[in-house]
Amino acid sequence: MRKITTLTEGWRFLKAAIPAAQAVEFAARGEAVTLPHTWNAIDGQDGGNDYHRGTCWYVRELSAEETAGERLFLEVNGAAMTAEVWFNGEKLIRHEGGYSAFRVELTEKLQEKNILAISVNNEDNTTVYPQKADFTFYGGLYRDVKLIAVPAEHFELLKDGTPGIKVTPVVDLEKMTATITVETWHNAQSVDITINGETKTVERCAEFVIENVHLWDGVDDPYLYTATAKLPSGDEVSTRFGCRVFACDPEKGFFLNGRSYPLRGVSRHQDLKGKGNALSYEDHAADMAIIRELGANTLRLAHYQHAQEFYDLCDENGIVVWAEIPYITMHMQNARQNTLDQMRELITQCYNHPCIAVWGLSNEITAASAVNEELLENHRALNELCHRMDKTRLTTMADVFMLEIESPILEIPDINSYNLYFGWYLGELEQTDEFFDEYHAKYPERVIGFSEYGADANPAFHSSHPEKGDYTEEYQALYHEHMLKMIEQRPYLWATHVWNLFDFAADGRDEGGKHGENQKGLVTFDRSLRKDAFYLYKAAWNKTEAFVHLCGKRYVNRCEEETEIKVYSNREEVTLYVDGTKVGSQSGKTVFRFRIPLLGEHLIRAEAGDVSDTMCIRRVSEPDESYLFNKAAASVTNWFDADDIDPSCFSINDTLGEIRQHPQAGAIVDAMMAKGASERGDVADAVKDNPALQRMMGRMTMLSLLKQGGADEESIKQLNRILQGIKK
Ligand code: GCB
Repeated sequence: MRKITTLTEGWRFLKAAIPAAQAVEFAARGEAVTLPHTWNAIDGQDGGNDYHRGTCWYVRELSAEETAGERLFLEVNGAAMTAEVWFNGEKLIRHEGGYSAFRVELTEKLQEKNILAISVNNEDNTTVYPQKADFTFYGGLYRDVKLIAVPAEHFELLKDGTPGIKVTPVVDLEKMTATITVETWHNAQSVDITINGETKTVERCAEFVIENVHLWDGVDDPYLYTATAKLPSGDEVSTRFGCRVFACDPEKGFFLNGRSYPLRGVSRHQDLKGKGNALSYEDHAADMAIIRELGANTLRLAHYQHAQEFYDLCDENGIVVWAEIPYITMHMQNARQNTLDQMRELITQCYNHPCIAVWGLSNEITAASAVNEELLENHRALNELCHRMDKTRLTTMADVFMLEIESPILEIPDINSYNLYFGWYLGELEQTDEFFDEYHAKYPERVIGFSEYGADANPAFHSSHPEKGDYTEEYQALYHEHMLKMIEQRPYLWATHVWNLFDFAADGRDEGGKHGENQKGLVTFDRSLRKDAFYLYKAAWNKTEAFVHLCGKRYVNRCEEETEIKVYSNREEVTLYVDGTKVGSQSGKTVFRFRIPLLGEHLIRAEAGDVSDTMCIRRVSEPDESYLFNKAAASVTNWFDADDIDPSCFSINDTLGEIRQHPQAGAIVDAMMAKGASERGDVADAVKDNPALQRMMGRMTMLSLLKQGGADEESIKQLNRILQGIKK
């Protein structure tokens, strides 16, 4: 029999980089904590990029009852980022990587009194990923720590945190049968393996055939089987598995069990306001409930290995998962081994989860690194490792927007995906459409997806003229309306993932009226508020729960004679009432727009079938300043009236490309940009040397380039005056 004890209570925490002996000596003076725990729950979320990054200690005495058993192992499910386990004064193991589990045997080291001391370190270094990314690198023992007592004959526990059992189902969709290969690792003579009531006694591996197989069929029917393996000693392991077939077609996108199944969903980070990454099972389950409410059928679990409980929830809910390691932003010469270690652990520990469809090799790795032989070799090594360990899944990569589509790195993984932020960080929304059209036309035989896209929104900010960079809830909604349509028109995209389902901690960020948060979430960091864009996707994806949502509920005070009322619904007809009087009905899909006169305070009600939603808005005489994040930028739209601009001459509304075709106008903007570039240094160099980026900028209007570059009102107006003096 196996006895598992979760070590939740009784820990002492010392926020001090001291030697192990001292940590034990001073433990009593440490703070009493329970696991899971992070020391960055507060300072990792409040901005300033000044959260504590160093070595801390967790110390605990193990009782006689806890240490009982023939062989005793310690299991650490998440120690961020590098941990050392000291037991009774001796260092037993060092583990590098904050997101995978590891185990160590304690048996031989047991004494009368047993003191466990674990040091955890999240300092920056050059050997362990991640080191460069916006999300907070929380430190702590933030997942369960367990003791596992097993008999002398037992399943393997040490190798890369293995579950000891590996199940590979291969499905024949024509015959509706599945051949299940079960491999086990143990030190006994034989093992009894059971699936579906059938038991086979073998040395290590067995094969089963399931007739009339019940498929794991995504969100519609995520059926799970269980495989159990038992040794004569009584030690037992079991794992759930699912029988399904994943496939990708460059023209038709993703297939599940032989039918077209476009993967449409979101990304998730593992953290929560006030708690950091020290999440409970209830926190994970609450996130999953929101994902189901949204109607997503896929998740990118970014940017690292998530908790086993969360992959379990994905198995149970039929969510198709992209799993990845934190090989992100910047290649580090001394961390090749770490990428391989983290990938080996990810695959070993997660192999049995039916939800996982692809292994992600890296994220935006060329954002701060050149594509050179070293980078390519690291990717080839990872790709080969994935295929060696897993014959059933594809590999992929999340490419940064400025990575040339001709780059050889795109040929390494089986399929690709791009992170594109046109319409947010740079460029215009439509450039996303053009990007994919170009890619697909040039490489029709390649499978391509959309691994990240999003726009920050602080639900306190509102506008009737939303625009890029204003952080309003309305711009985020518009942005996603565009992307939703763009995606629907391109069925070849094998998967699309909104960045991000939830706002998350990025302690180095200070923008959009919040410190330390990336606000691209469709839902706020504390999960209390769903932004309008959430309901856009819910209207498009949720097929089970009829609903209607009035946008702009928080945009109460409106300074205009007429206002737009926008409704998202998964019904086909929406009727609008103002103060109890019917305004009109509209048939359509997902987005319904009405315009109404604003006289005073109004009660708005939208109805779709037997569901409805209400809100109150009012007319005000002065704009409500509290709705504006950047008050100066917010007025930009009104600087230039279309009538004031002579269309026969150049203006800041022309694209850089158009202007550059005229020698005089081109020389003026080039001189101005060269001046800007000399002030910005290396960033500008990167632009200059990057033809893809140059092309993208060529398509942007001068106005949007200037605003993005932070130009002030006066210089924008001045350039416009100059351009207006030049005939096209
Ligand atoms: C990215 C990164 C992601 C960031 C995101 C952003 O491309 O992959 O980790 O959080 O952009 O919001 O800037």
